[in-house]
Amino acid sequence: MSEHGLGAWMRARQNQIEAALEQRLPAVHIAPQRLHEAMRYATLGGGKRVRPLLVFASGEITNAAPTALDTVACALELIHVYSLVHDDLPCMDDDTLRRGKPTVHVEFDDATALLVGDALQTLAFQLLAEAGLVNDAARQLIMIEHLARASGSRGMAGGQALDLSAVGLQISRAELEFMHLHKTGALIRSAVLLGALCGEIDPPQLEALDRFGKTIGLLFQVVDDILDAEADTATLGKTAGKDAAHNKPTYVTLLGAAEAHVLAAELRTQAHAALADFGASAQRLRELTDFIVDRSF
Ligand code: GRG
Repeated sequence: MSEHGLGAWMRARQNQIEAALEQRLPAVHIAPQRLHEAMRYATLGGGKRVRPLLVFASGEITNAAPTALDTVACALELIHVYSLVHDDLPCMDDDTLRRGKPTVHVEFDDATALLVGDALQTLAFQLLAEAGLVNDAARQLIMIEHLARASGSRGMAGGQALDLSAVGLQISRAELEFMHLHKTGALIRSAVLLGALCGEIDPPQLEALDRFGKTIGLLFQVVDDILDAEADTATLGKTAGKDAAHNKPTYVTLLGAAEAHVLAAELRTQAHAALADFGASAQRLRELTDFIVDRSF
């Protein structure tokens, strides 16, 4: 991969989001110190940062201001990290390993992990509500509302509720798609839209990007199902094979591994098609689509 290729771009943007998060998270010497330490433990120094990368790549389409993109990328990552911390709790997936290190409730305790999730979620909205984030207050309100919907009971939290209630059940392909579009897809879709909304964009272009975001949101989870079945724990940095162990319906259990790979290939094609009218400005989004499919963790 050349210096101007995706690898170098991703590393630069991953460093950028790390620095932006570092700045925006409360310092450990500020009270309550243990909570702030746990928030930083959960958030800093790990993860692929796919949602921030999508914010940055989508912002390239609308020539958005870098400071707005940094803040919006942080908001998306904070919501994502909150969901991981809560998902790992004993009352949910009960996991001990995340991003290659002990989960927050293992390293700290259950109550702290619960509060870390709560505080990261509210920090995300505090950042999005900052005065002058974008130069149009009405657009900023739309962004806040969009992230709230994507995170709530009609989005990620609702998808998680469906996921928990589907354990041990045989569900239809339509039900699985609905669950995945909400649990994982909603936030990824939101990253694409909010990145673009940091700049100005026509409604038809926004609609095409929304179609793209919805498609890669589902694609991300189809690939996650495949990796959970095919990759090992060391590579993933989280416990592999959990879906089968927990008797969870996935695209691999529903369709079989070979068909799940075919579906991922079809969704990749659909995602590229949604970007057809964007030209060179969408090149990073195209490359990230391929990264989502071809990743090994
Ligand atoms: C608790 C409200 C609430 C929601 C939880 C996202 C989620 C909903 C649970 C996470 C469980 C899980 C493994 C979902 C599958 C897809 C997914 C979001 C994987 C983790 O995201 P990555 O691969 O993780 O982007 P990194 O660590 O790279 O950021």
